[in-house]
Amino acid sequence: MAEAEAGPSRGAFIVLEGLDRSGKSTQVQKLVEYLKSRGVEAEAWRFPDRTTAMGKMIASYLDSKSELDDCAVHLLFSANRWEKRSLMEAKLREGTTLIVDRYSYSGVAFTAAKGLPFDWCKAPEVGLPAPDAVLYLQIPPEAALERGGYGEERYEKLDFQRVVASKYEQLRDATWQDIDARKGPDEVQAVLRPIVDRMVQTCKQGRPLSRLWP
Ligand code: Z5A
Ligand code: MG
Repeated sequence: MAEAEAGPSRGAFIVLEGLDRSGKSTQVQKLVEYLKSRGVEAEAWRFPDRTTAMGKMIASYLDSKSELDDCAVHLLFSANRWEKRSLMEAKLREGTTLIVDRYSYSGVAFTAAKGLPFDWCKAPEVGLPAPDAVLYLQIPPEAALERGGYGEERYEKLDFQRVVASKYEQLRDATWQDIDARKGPDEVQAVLRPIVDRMVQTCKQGRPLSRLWP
């Protein structure tokens, strides 16, 4: 298939995914510090964004302070991405690179792990901006558990994480890259940096932004 024609220069949209305790938040912070130190305009984003009204409902659910129907909470997680869509697109257009901690892939993997149909889980994400790269921090659930143990949140249980891992496997596409996350934080960071550097350059040269699911 022919490469799509170059569009305007923009920031890169890079998502880090992976099981709980795979080190996503640690790597997102390090990447943003690294990019800024190189003079690249960059921001760390995360989903769920717990600061919005919908995000607060999600936070209460994750802390088991409230109960929600599985379908309803899935749609809330998705709506929490849609409510940030226009800001996300504006930031990318103005040249800011976004390093994003979880995205639609978490949305699908976690709800599908509860037994809801995969295609139903993907449907509300259709049309959201698609990341330029999904960097999947790969770690066996047992090894993640050893990192101080899972906390008190609803999904932080070994058996559930195993099912989530199998759902992530079904979400791979051309933008997806596996990163060995069993190494130390600095070693993982050293693997991520050149991948991110290349994508920042590619997007600066006008890689067109696509939509889920490509
Ligand atoms: N969820 C959903 O259901 N639907 C959706 O659409 C979305 C999310 C977006 C909250 O996510 C939950 O929401 C999550 C999925 C669901 N459920 N669960 N379970 P969250 O992103 O807010 O979760 P979190 O509280 O940030 O935890 P986390 O993401 O699981 O952790 P992490 O970011 O991957 O890891 P970390 O915080 O960087 O590191 C964890 C610990 O390991 C910490 O002590 C570090 O110092 C240590 N660490 C980090 N890296 C390393 C390395 N390389 N070696 C050794 N130790 C390390
Ligand atoms: Mg995290």
